[in-house]
Amino acid sequence: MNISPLKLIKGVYVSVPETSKKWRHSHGEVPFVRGAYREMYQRKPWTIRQYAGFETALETNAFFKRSLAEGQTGLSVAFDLPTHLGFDSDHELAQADVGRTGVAIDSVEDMLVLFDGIDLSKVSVSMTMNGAVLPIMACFIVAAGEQGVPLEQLTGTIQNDILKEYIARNTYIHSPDFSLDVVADVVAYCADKMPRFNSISISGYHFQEAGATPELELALTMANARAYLTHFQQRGIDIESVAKRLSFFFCVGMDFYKEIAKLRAARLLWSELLEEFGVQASSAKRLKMHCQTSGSSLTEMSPLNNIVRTTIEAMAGVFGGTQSLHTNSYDEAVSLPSDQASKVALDTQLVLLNETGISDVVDPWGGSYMMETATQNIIDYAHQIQQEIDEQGGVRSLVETGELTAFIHQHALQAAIAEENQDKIIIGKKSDLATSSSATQNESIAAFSKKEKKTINAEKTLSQQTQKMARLKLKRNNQSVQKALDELKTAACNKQNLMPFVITAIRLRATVGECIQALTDEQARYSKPETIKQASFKQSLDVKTVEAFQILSDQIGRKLRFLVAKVGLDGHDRGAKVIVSLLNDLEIEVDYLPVFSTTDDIIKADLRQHYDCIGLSVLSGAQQSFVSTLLASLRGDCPLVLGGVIPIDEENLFEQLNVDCVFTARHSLNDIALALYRVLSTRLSD
Ligand code: 2CP
Repeated sequence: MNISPLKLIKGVYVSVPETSKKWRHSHGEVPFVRGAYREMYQRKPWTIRQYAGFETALETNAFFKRSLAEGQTGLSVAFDLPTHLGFDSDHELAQADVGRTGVAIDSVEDMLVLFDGIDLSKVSVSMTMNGAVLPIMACFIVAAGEQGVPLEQLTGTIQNDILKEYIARNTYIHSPDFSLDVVADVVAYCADKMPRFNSISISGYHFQEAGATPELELALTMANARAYLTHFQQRGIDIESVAKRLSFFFCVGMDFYKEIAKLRAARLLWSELLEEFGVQASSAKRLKMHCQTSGSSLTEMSPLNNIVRTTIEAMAGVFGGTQSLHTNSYDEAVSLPSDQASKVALDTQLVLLNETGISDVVDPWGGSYMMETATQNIIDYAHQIQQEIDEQGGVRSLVETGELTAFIHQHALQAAIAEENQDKIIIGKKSDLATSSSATQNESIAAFSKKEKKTINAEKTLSQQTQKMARLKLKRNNQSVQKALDELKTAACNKQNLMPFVITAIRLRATVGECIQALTDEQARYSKPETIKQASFKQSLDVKTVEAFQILSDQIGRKLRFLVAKVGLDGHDRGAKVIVSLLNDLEIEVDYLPVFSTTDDIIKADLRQHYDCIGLSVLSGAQQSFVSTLLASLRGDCPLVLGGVIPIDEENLFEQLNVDCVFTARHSLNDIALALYRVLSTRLSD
């Protein structure tokens, strides 16, 4: 795919585009460009829904209760990576990641603790779950039932958007075909039994985080929405009966006007799409969305600047008419949000809502020449992308080939080049762009990290979860659990709706991992093809560094050989792939071990290839565990470098452990190239 990004918000606008006449309608009317509801926030403010979860259900429950007391109006659960991938906490692949980037949920017992003292008939709950959606939905349903809340009263949202997992987020478990059927099972079950629950949150957020522009984010989200509707229709699901509960999730980044235009355009595109699918009821054509401010816009340096960024992004979400909003914490580029940073993020929404008056006017940008033109341009761009996707065989097949992932990555590379060339200025992002000296900046961030940083007690969480599971397995009727799991397997073979079978198993205290394992017996775990685009960073790189690598290579009489590996269960690979492209530009031979690689995979690959350097990318916080294992087992003469979200106060620790370099988002590509050269020239001359 090769459609260029839009350059649409610059210059002078002298008239409203002709096409905009078709949306001179009121707010709350088809096609909803001007807003989902007539009175919008005057009637009901957006839901303040902060995404959170860490360690055990007990800790997260306390955090939820505190947030609700402080003014949050909805809940949003972040699950840890093992739960996302359907591994119980005691699974050998799970150990380093338990409770780190979300809460560990192994069974309904954990879900009961998570919502203890929170009335599920009153508070709406969003759950970001995709791969292991069946057992997690089942845990929620059983826990609510045991709390005495009838299914039909439950309000909330399950993300259940598997297509974007293959394209950008990477927490899929099974093949696309099988997983699309699971998505449809959940949607059909909710429509039947949980009429107030949003059965999917079709997400663009992750596309923008992986590198897409706002307009590409929207275009791909809408292409996925179309793919789901087509699949549901093929499964015999009546679109009219499910449409009202198909919701959306977008990123709001720093491109202020474009973000507002994107949210307005989204509503028109969804309304048009449902009309194409024959939906009649106007209320079903109303696009409802959650927005989150952009994580990738946050900087590690000068973290307090992030409060400004988040506020501006939140304003774009509100001007764009979001129904629900998450504002990021200012320290998220460094670590899990500290209590203070979480409170500032929540208060940002409360200030916007209560102090500014910006929610008093519906669609305040409507009628602006610039905004109407931008909205139309984004709509046109989305149509263009859809056409190109259709010509290339549709989303389903482009997911399998990795083409959409590669297209987004191409945008990430362009963004990296723009930053490297300082065509795009991000204040305080790189050490050398900071207003004060980099030493002062480093000191301030280190002090900041130590004072407030939230630390996860991963060992304690792992041990508590493992003990809790052992107790569960002793107490439950193992024979009944096994029978329920066997019936689940048979249902999967027979292509029945799997929701009732998983609910039965979970009610009997089967674990999340056991349910996924039962399905995996029928449908093996899936791994997707890896496609990495090459961009040329060459023009942005210091010629002397490029030449130095060339000389080094000439000296050893062969090309340098690197391994870049994503280790553990975290699926964020944008940075790792940018580094692969950089190394290619430096004429280095690179092997790439994609997401979910293990330390064992790295050791074996190195035994075969004898790399000149191994680069590890970790964004989950589990770096210490992986680095220790590798340093104990790798050849002593192979340099190890580490990249990802690595707090500055940990860097000394890695130095002591003999990690050769630590790279994070504050390092420019030229800094990284130069540092790698120094590591290699020293090692190779030893
Ligand atoms: C709302 N209502 C109104 C009005 N506003 N009625 C009349 N006039 C109004 N102005 C009604 C609605 O119709 C609805 O009633 C009820 O009030 C609740 O409002 P809502 O607009 O549905 O709000 P909500 O319950 O908060 O739901 C918002 C969404 C939902 C967007 C539809 O899907 C949602 O909350 N999504 C959150 C997703 C999320 O948190 N994702 C986290 C991603 P009825 O129900 O009777 O119609 S985590 C991200 C990380 C990065 C990750 O993925 O990894």
